[in-house]
Amino acid sequence: MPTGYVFHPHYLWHDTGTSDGLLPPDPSAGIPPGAHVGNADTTRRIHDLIHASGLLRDLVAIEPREATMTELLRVHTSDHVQHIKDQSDQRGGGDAGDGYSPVGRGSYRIARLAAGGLTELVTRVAEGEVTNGYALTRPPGHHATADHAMGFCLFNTIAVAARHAQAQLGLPRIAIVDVDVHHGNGTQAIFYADPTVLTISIHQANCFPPNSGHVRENGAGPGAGYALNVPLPAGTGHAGYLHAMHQVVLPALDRFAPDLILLAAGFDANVFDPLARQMLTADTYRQMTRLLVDAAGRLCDGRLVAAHEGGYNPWYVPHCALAFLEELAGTTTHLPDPYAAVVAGYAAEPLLPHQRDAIEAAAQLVDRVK
Ligand code: 6DK
Ligand code: ZN
Repeated sequence: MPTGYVFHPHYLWHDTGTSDGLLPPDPSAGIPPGAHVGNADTTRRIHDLIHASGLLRDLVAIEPREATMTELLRVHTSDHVQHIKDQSDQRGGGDAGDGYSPVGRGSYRIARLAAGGLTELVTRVAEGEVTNGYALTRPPGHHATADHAMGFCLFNTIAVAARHAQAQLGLPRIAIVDVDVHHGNGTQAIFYADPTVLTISIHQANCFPPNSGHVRENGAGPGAGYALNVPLPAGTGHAGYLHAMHQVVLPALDRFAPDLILLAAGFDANVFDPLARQMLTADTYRQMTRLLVDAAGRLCDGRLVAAHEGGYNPWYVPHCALAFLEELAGTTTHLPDPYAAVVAGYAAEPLLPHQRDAIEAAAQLVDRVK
């Protein structure tokens, strides 16, 4: 069965405005204007490569729709939804709250189209129209909590889709795997006390948000044991990430036996990314995806649904996303990673002892998952 693909030009119209990377332009602070690092360019280039490579022909296009208020309110407070709408309605837009999460004019509806796009994709997977899928959405979602936005995220797209799957699609047990290089703090917080949703985040330790994503954050109350974190030291590459998959992610998924696996597909752990210091190549993303596709095949009829999150190198992220999507679709475009020779020397380091130790600390907690 085919792979679904959600995309819409409006995702590129989420306007992150002018700032020098992260911070608003400020002559007195020496910050010149420029494109915000979360601008649409990388996302556009991912879609263009999916098209230009021919892969698009093998995918089933699924038209996104806006998430309904009922769907949003399963996750977010009405105050939060109203706040994003108010910011979005202002002439020139506003900010979601932390000073580097711009809300462009009209972004409220685009964020609803992101959450609704993934929700629609999960619905089509549940109905058996497609086996799995990828929603190339903007803005991202995994830092957004029930009542506040941060880290470029407005609504928690994955959480909205997860709650919909539970409430409407007869999929009670959901596993969320987050491979964005930043901690999936919002998703973790939303499900922290909930044993029906297992959250697993692999991220660079102490990257973003500050002081978030420690191994000891392991769930609370009835959800104790159902939040897993694998904070990896800066400089972790291919071998470290695959070791984390084998020691933590796959055993946790096998124990949990989900009805659906959602993937927060950030590509900002790539070796060229400006917002972090990990060393993954397109081939790492390919191999991690293969493992997740296999897990979904044995656990939940292949139901693996990904939402795009971060990824900030405009020329390398598209190749990482293409490798991921080829593997999800079980096909190949025969386009080699054009940067493979460049990174072969410096991204090929073995698993280092301090990385092994960090992964072992997380692996100790896997048997709390039932
Ligand atoms: N700010 C994301 O890729 C977003 O996860 C990443 C947002 C990074 C914000 C930049 C940052 C700091 C750091 C330290 C202290 C204060 C602020 F959501 C995604 F887009 F997916 O490092
Ligand atoms: Zn990120």
